[in-house]
Amino acid sequence: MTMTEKLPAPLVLIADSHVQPATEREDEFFQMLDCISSTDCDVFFLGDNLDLWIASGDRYEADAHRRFLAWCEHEKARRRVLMVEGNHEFYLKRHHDGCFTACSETFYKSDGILFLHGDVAQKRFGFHRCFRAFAKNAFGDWVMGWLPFGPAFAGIMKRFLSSGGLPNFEKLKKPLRYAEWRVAGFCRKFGVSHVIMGHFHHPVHRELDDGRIMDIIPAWKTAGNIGLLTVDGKLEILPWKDFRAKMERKG
Ligand SMILES: [Mn+2]
Repeated sequence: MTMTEKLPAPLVLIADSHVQPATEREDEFFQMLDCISSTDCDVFFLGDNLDLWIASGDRYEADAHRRFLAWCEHEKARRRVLMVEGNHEFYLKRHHDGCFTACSETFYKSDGILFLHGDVAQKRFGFHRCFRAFAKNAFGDWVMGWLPFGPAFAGIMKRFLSSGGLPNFEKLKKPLRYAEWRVAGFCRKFGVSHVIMGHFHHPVHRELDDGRIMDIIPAWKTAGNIGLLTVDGKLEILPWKDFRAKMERKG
């Protein structure tokens, strides 16, 4: 991954699809990917795409995972297919890096914008962050690769990860202030003035001090909404079906 490549546009941003394999939502998700295939847009998956993805071998992967990877691998010859892992994705970069134009376990910086999943900006997420540090490395991958009853363990983890929905973030002053503080730190660290993330499920646009901007893309899971970052750097949130209609009009 190079850190300074120019960001091509328009860029479709998809966050928190949390697609459960073998459901109606899976069909809809792949319909959306077909729609992206028919455009010249690049695409950025901001994590938590297919619900709980442990990429340590076949035992954990469903057809939906393989289908998604096949789509990414095919499409990366025609457009940029970018991905940051969410807190429901493990070892995707380690095992499937080649399916993406770029895949990161943490941050991806392009043309002055920093992209991340966003769990590291959530207040009271300390335990999850410890778990992430403990699990997301070569050792965790190795353990998951041979662990007897690994898929059963993954099932427990899935329930644990999805326990407790995320409240409407924009109305909560303290968590919002915490996220803004984290984002300001990322801006300084990575030398950017715009941070785009997912994870919080609700759309947020905040203009912070010194012209910094924090954008949160809503969860696709909730109402099928996506972000569209236009050539001039404007970010629009819209239902993916409106995006399809827009592209059809253009075509
Ligand atoms: Mn998440």
